[in-house]
Amino acid sequence: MSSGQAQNQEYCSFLHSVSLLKDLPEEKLAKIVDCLEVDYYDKGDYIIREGEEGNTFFIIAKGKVCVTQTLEGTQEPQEIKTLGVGDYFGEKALISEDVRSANIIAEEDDTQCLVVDRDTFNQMVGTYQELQSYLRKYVYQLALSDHDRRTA
Ligand code: WNU
Repeated sequence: MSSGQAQNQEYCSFLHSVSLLKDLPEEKLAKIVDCLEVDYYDKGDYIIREGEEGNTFFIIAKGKVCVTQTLEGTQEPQEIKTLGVGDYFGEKALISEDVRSANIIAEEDDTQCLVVDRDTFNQMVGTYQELQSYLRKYVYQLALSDHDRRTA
């Protein structure tokens, strides 16, 4: 087996451990892995910037990221939450056809994300009704909590 194949197999079993994807069949995960890119970040790097256009979905393979958001009347973005290995982000811009709604910043050096483009994301969720409705509900909840934060 080539080292590339071994690496792909490793990503495949990793994706299997991601709660969102655990019910997808092996061949589907293998297809996603074939379309993946891996991006590397150092502490403080912006992975996503609020307000920018976005066409990618991310799964954290190593390290931690921080989610921050600008509130009207404050200069400093507010820290909302921290995400770690197996967590994912960036689905909202894809699902709501909107700009990025928060900043995502690497919290550790050598943070690694698996990056899924829009086409692959659509193939991934499009054929799985449960996955799609789960994400849609989640994205709706995010919009509500954004609203609550802004009007607090
Ligand atoms: C939040 N408000 C907003 C998170 C990750 C995945 C799920 C929560 Cl299913 P995007 C910015 C990304 C956004 C979300 C992520 O930040 N995010 C949030 C919030 O309270 N976004 N607006 N919490 S972590 C998270 C649920 O993925 O997607 O493409 O870029 O807008």
